[in-house]
Amino acid sequence: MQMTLRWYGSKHDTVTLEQIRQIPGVKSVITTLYDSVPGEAWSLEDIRAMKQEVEAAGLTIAGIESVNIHDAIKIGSPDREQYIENYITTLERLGQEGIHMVCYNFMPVFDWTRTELARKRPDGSTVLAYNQATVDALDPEKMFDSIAGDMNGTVMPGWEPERMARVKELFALYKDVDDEKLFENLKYFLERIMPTCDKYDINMAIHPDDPAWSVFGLPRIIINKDNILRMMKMVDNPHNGVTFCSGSYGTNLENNLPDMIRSLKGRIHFAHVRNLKFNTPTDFEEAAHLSSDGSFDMYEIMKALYDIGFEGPIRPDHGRMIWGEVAMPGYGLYDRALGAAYLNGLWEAIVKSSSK
Ligand code: DNO
Repeated sequence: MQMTLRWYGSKHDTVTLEQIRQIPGVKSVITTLYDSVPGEAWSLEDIRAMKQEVEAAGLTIAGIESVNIHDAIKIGSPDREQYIENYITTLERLGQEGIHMVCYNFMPVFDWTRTELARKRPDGSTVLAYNQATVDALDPEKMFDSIAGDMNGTVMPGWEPERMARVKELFALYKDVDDEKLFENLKYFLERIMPTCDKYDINMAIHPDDPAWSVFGLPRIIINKDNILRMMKMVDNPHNGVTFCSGSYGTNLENNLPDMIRSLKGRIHFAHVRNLKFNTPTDFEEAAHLSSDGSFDMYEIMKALYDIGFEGPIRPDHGRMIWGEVAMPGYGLYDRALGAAYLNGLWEAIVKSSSK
C-alpha cells in the first residue's frame, strides 16, 4: 500500500504540502481541482498546474478525490450525454498526465451526512458525529444551516453553499429515481467510460454512501456487500472498482468490514481507513484511528487489505480536531498524521509477521 494524505489545494486547505511531506511514510497526496464544477471537463493546464505544485514540494499525486458526477448522470436525464463526454475528456487528460486513480460517488443530493461537526469527546477533542433521531427530525433543506456554523470558515467537500442553496430543486429532480434506477444509471455511466479507463489504465473507485443507508428518503445503493458485488458484476471490468472506506461502510454495524474487503480482492483501488465509536447503533462519533478508541478492529481491517494483496493508495480518514488546531472538520493535520503513523505501524507489523 501507498500511504497518502488528502489535500484540498493551497487555496482551500489549512494544511500545507510542506507539512504533509514531513509525515513519515507519506510520499503522495490525494487531491482534486476543488474549484471545478461537476459536469465541466477539466483543462489540461489546470491539471498540469496542480501536478507541478505537488511535485515542487517533493510529493506526487496518487489519485483524485473526487471527479464529481453531474446530477444529470445520476438521474439519467437526456442531457447526461454531454456530461459523460466531459467526464471522459477529464479522464483522458488525467491519464495523459499519469494520474490513474479516480474516486467518485453516486450519492443523490448529499455527499456524506453528519449531524454534528464538533461533538466534544471525553479527551476534549472534537469530532464529526451522526445521530439518526436528529436526522429524522430535520428538514433536509435546513441540514446545511444546522452544521454550517462549525465549518471553521472552510468550504466542506460535498457541502458547497451553492449546491446547498439548491437542495429543494435537487430533491425534485430525484423524485422518480429509486434504487433500481440509480443502479441502471450507474451501469450506463460506467459502460460509457470503461473504454477510456482501459485505454489510459484508470482505476475508478466508487466511494460508499455515508451513512450506508437511505437518508431523507433518497435512494442510496453503495451501502453493503451484496450491492457492491452486484455493481462489480454488472460492469465486470477491473477498472470498475471501489474506494473501501471503513468509516462509511462501518456506519452499518451489520457490515463485516474485513469480510467485505476479502470479497473485493482485485477491485479495491483506494482505501480510506478510520475508526468510529458507536454509542448506540444509531448514534456514532468519529474516533482516533487506534482500535481501542473506537468500535472497529483496525488490525483486522489492515490485515484483510494485506491478505488481498492491496497495493493502492490508502489514506487515514477524518481525524479528530486536537491540540487547538483550526481546520476543516475531519481534515486537520495533527490527528490524520497520527493516524498515518499508526496505520503504517500496523502495516509494518503485519508485513514482518507474515514473512516469518
Ligand atoms: C468525506 C469524503 C467524501 C468523499 C466523496 C467521494 O470526507 O470521504 O466527501 O470524498 O464522497 O466522492
